[in-house]
Amino acid sequence: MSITFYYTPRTSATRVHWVLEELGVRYEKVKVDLRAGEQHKPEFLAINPNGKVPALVVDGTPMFESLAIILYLGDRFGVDKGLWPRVGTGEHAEALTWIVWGSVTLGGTIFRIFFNTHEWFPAESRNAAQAEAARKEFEAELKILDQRLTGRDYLVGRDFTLVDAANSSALAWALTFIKLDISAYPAVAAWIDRCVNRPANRAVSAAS
Ligand SMILES: N[C@@H](CCC(=O)N[C@@H](CS)C(=O)NCC(=O)O)C(=O)O
Repeated sequence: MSITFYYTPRTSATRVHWVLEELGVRYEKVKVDLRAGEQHKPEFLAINPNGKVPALVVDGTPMFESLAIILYLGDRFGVDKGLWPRVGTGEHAEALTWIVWGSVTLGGTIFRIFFNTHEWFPAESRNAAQAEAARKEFEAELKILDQRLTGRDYLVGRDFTLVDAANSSALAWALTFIKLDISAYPAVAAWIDRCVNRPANRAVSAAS
């Protein structure tokens, strides 16, 4: 089996990198220099026509979208390692629920705040009303996450799973890049801390 992982540090690829390390699978890494525009080269576009990282090639089959890649890796390698629930179980249903919510709902809100506030984007494209609306949604979603994590260490089952890696990675990125305040949500703050300090994630950060 061969796995090639295309990534750029501190991007959406980071959570896939973390998951690969947690799973302990063998893979080859290829760094894509986004600033140099390597994502637009024909050979990369043949793998991901969107010209974005991450991408993964498994035995010649290209994949893109970090969530799809994590779900694939979980099904294929995570069950035996106790990092992903077996399909058909209640925990699998919960894992899908929370990982998709984290990427689509919570992740979507985080990106709306980012696009409408961050100096990387031209002032004329940033909309204060949109940012304010997204911040309100973010508060409501943090409350949901905090309730879920109150009295439990991880999002699904008793132990850490790839759901925790995927979701805490996105939130930790948001806290760094958009300076969001989550002090009113102690269960969320403790969970992020618990997750990002795992050796696999520390190894990814150290290598970046
Ligand atoms: N929804 C995609 C997002 C991928 C994405 O936006 N990647 C960014 C880095 S975070 C990228 O490669 N941008 C390069 C570009 O747009 O030129 C995923 O989760 O994989």
